[in-house]
Amino acid sequence: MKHTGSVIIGIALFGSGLPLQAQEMPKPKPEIKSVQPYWIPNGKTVTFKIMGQDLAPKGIEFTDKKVTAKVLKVEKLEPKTDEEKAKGNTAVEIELSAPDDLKPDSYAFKLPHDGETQPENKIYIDEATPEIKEKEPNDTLRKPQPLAAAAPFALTGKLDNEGVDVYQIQGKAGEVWRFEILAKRAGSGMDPILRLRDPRLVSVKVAVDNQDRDCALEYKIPADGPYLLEVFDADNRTNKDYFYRLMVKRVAPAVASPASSP
Ligand SMILES: [Ca+2]
Ligand SMILES: [Ca+2]
Repeated sequence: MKHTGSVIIGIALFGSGLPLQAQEMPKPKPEIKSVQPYWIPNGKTVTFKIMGQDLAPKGIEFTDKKVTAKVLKVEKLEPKTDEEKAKGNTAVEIELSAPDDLKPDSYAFKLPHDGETQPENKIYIDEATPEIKEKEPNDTLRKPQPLAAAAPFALTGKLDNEGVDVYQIQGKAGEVWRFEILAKRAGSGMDPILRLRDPRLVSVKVAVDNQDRDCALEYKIPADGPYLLEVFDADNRTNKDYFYRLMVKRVAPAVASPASSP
């Protein structure tokens, strides 16, 4: 009886025993949470910031060697609120130079670290252009924001609570205008749509986001007058971080008039 009892107790202890390997705490993995600002211009030396968790980079390496960059500063933060914690406990300041003929695109980089994890991310490098900010309210076809600046320029805006941004340009017959929106490619959540209306408010051209590559619209102006460009989201959504950058250019007419040839 005694013997049997101790066997049962022995089995019970053995059965409930946890594996004795030490349950090591995972080492903190460096992680990039965000990159600010969302785009930077080419052709000059600029700084940008990488926010993240446990970042201790030994440098920064861009896949495209035409882009050169270095770490200026690594700052330890003490995040307190949930919003701050979401950004991580480190801020890394980077100095970057890109040649002025660098093609506008998203450029991938890596932050080399000791250990296995080498955090990667990307930043959009765009043409250096004068920038204009949108001015709300610009929500209706009747009250658009006039864009009087000489093109080319880049308009920066946000599709937040009101749902649409409307701009007005003065077109002249024969001119070709080009509007290109940067949103998804720079990490914005919106699915951009551009719609151009003629002076009678008739929709003459629409461009829709294509596989997260955003969209562009080009149009040859048939007659002088005010033309309206609407910017909105494919599902008519709005959000405080639906930012965009709209490049506005006046392109030379595609076909030169034969009369002007020598
Ligand atoms: Ca807006
Ligand atoms: Ca608006």
